[in-house]
Parts: sequence; structure tokens; C-alpha cells
Amino acid sequence: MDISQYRGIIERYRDYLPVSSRTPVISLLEGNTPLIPSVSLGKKLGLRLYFKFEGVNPTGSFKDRGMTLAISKAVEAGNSAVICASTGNTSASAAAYASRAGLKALVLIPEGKIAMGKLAQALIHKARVVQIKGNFDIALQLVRDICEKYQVALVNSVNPYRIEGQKTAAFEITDTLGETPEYQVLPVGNAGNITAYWKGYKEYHRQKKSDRLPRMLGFQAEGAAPIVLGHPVTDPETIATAIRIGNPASWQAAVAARDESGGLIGTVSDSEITEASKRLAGEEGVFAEPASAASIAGLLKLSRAGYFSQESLVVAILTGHGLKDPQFAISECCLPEPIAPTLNTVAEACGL
Ligand code: AN7
Repeated sequence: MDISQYRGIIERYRDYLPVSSRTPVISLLEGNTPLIPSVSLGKKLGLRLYFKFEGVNPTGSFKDRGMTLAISKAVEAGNSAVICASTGNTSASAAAYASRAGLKALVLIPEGKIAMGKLAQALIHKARVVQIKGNFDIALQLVRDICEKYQVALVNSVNPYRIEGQKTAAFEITDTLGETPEYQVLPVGNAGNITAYWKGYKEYHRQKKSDRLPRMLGFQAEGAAPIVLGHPVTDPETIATAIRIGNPASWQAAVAARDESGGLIGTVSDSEITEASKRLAGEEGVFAEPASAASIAGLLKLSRAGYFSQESLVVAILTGHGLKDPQFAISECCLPEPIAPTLNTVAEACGL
């Protein structure tokens, strides 16, 4: 039996991570997420397409990969409290791992813009949730200021351990496929994840675990596209609240990933995100949150523009689970009126 699947990312990829025998491993057995082959879109687009479904991590997003390491290192360093600013998923993950480690978690969130599932998680894991009258970028600045003044560990992706943990997703993709994809598509918000994947691919390549590097294709929402525009956005706006970020912390590293890999960072509109989300759920059976659907929206857009050659090997990262943001799905679909509970009315309502 291969027990590696019952280990978290620190144990699976220990040799590639900054841990020692003295590092306490705080894990929820994150990682080892499925690389789901596409059954519909790939065929229609003429691509060998896979979805890396990060939504099945323990707290429902890719953040757990970075958080297991950030929290383990915070414990190793003797911290008793951690803090982050978050559009939702980071706070959910930080809260869960902090609970497990017996640390206090403090999270700053932008007022009224957090998806319900994420807020519920932060609260039930007993984080101290502080809502600020301001957006994510303002929250992140506040968190940085607090860490200068108080003894609290910062667990946003400006913490290098977050990037180290998240790079393991690139290892998994390469290990599972037996080769590195030609293209990787992912959403870009604070730009930590594109930075982490690129680092992971480069390390595996250097270690001769792969024979090529992928082109990194990142997508921002049209209303929150600072990297594409080339300047910060003061009032970022998008239905994909996870990537509602106007001044990404890892901006330069994202640009480096794009340029070194010969990839691109583009934009997708909210309606393209919605459409992509519905196609993914309706044709592939995979329910991802709106920010994740930006990957698919970008893929569809590039494909329409004739960007890919036939049968290219493409991996799209689905960063968070659809259940994180049930309100989005419900508002996009039509909830039926209740009817009389009789065989005939029900059969009719079922269209039988
Ligand atoms: C589902 O939780 O920034 O480019 O505070 O939750 O690494 O920021 C979340 C980001 C993509 C963007 N998909 O990743 C937060 C936060 C989902 C996300 C992103 C996020 P980065």
C-alpha cells in the first residue's frame, strides 16, 4: 500500500521544504488533490486538459498547502498568535490550522465582501474576525503594520513559508502526469500562487524531475487587474471576491513567472467567469468557486483566440471549492416554487 497519500505536503515533500526534525508538523493531510481529466471541454477545445482540484483540500482551498508550513514554522519559532488579511480563503485556512496548533488566529477581512462559506469557517474555527471598512489591500497594509509593532506571526503569502508550501502543487502535477504540462492556467489575486507554482516547476526541473517548464497563464478579473493594467487599482471590483485585489503583494514575482515562462497574464470579465463556472459544473461535474472559474474563463478565451496548438497538455488550477460561495451559485440559478406533493404534479415538474 502506498501510504504517501495519507501524509500531508510536509511529509510528502520534506526534502524540498525548509523543515528539520525539530519542526512540529501541523497538518490536516492537505495536498494530494485529484488531477481530474476533462471529459467535455478538453475534447471541444482540442486539448489534453486536466483540472487540479485544489477545492478538496481540508478547508476547501489551495491555501492549506502554504498554511501547514506557515503554521508549523510559527509554532517552531515560539509564536502564540498569527494574523492575516484575507478575501476569505486564507482566513479559513489560517483559522483551522491555528486551532489545531493551539494558536490564536486574528483575521482582517474587507467589509461585506467575503463569501459565506469562508466566513463561516473562520468563525467556527474560533478566529478573531475583524471586519474593516476598506478592501483587502488596506487590510494587508494594516496587518503588516501590526506585525511590526506586536508579537504576532504574519501568515499571508508575503510569508515565504506560504510560497514554499504552495509550490508542492507543481510537484504533484508533474509526479501525477509523469511530465510537466505545456501550459498551466490559474487565477491571480495577490499573486502568491503563481509565484509558488513557478518556483515549484523550476525546482523540479533543476532537480531533473522534469524535462521542461510550462508556460504560466494567469488571469485576473477585469475589474481587479492591476498586473495587466500595469498600475494598482484603488477600487477593485469583481464577483470573484477571492481575487478582488488591487495591489498584489507578489506583483514582481508574478511578472517574472509570466516572462521567464513565456506565458501571459490576461483578464476575464465577470460574465465570462460566470459562464465558465456553469460550464465546469454542468459539463464536467466539477464545482469550483468563481475565482477558480477565472482559470477556465481564461482558457476558453485563449482557445477562441487560437492560442493553443492541437492536443496541447494543459492543466487548469481550480483553487477553491464551489461550496465556499453558495450564494453565487444560487443567484445564478433559478430556485423553483414549491408544488403539491402528488405523483402527477411531481412527475410533471420533473418533465417526465
Ligand atoms: C479561490 O484568501 O488572497 O494570487 O486572502 O482564494 O495567490 O492571491 C485568496 C486568493 C485564487 C488568488 N483562487 O491566489 C485570500 C486570498 C482562490 C483564492 C486566489 C485566491 P493568489
